Formats: sequence, C-alpha cells, structure tokens
Amino acid sequence: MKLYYNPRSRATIAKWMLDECGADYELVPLDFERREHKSPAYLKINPAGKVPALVDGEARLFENAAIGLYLADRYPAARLAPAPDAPERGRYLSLMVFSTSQLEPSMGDALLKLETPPPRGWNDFDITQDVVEQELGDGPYLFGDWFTAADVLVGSMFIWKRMWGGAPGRPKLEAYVDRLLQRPHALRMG
Ligand SMILES: N[C@@H](CCC(=O)N[C@@H](CS)C(=O)NCC(=O)O)C(=O)O
Repeated sequence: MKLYYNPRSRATIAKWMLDECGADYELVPLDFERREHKSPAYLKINPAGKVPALVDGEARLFENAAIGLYLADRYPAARLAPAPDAPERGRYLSLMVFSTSQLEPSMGDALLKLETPPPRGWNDFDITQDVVEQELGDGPYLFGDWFTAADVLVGSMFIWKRMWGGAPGRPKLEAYVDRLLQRPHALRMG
C-alpha cells in the first residue's frame, strides 16, 4: 500500500488512519515546490492533483473521506467503523462525509475571514461547530467510548485549526482535541 504524502498537508489525516489501522504501508513523498503533485504520473493517481492519494494493489483512492472509509472497512480488526448493517452506520457515514463537505470548507472560510453566503453547499462555521458539539454529546468520542474513523476525520479538522494558531475555540471542542492528541498516532504536521 502506498500513501502519496507531504508532511505539511492534509495527507497527515490519511497517515493517521493508516496508523490507527496498523496497516503496513509505504510513504511516497511529494515535493510541492517541485510541483510533483501536478506531474502527469501523479495526475493518473489523483486527477485533482492534491494529496493525499492511496494505492492499494489495483485500488486507487483520493480524498481523505474516501480513504478513511476504505481503510476502516479494509481493516475490520481495528474496529474503526460500524458494520454495514449496524444501526450506527448511517450516522457514521454522515459524519465522515460531513467532515470534508461542510466542516472543512466552513472552517476554511472562518480562518480566511471569508463570508459563507447562503447558496453554498455548506453552513457557516458556527453552525458546523454546533453540529459537532451536538454529535459529540458527552463524548469522549463521537460514538461515546468508541473511537472511530469519524473521530480521525472530524477531529483532524479541529487539530488542524489549533495548529493554525489564533484564539482557542469552544471549550468542549478544545477538550476533544486534547483527548485526540493523547492518542499515539494522532495527526502531526511537519
Ligand atoms: N478534500 C481534499 C483536500 C486535499 C488538499 O487540499 N490537499 C492540499 C494539501 S493540504 C494540496 O494537495 N494542495 C496542493 C495544491 O492544491 O496544489 C482531501 O481531503 O483529500
């Protein structure tokens, strides 16, 4: 299995997933300055020219949410995903997709001090944080005591936000980040 990677990028999310799975994998570093992520060879793996991308035999994946979903199912012994017929499965799939379809762009808008106009496909960051707080409940994780791939995907956004610096966010979410960072393989940059 190969993870196309840059240590100062969102590819650290996919790496966290691989480590939580206990997967055997190879990191393939891509140098942004040399535009290696825009080379014809890499564009055949990820046509969007972004990292991460994962190659597992004949399987080719791009987008962190897809990689997280794939790995959690590929390594069932790691217990990172509810089974397809489990009642928690729907909420799990929703949180996985929400992490990159709503939470990530809304957080990006907030960090870049951009307005989120109503017609866009995501809510503003106040609302997406409300959603996460509500789904987290009393925690410690999104599924209570059970740490899942949804915590990797959703939690990475808040870890990433902390790395950007600036004022601390909501106490409940900051406490969630503190808990996640205690995991040995939690997202690290650089
Ligand atoms: N939604 C994508 C985001 C990937 C992404 O934006 N990657 C950035 C690094 S953090 C990238 O490759 N940027 C290089 C570029 O666009 O030239 C995912 O979750 O995989």
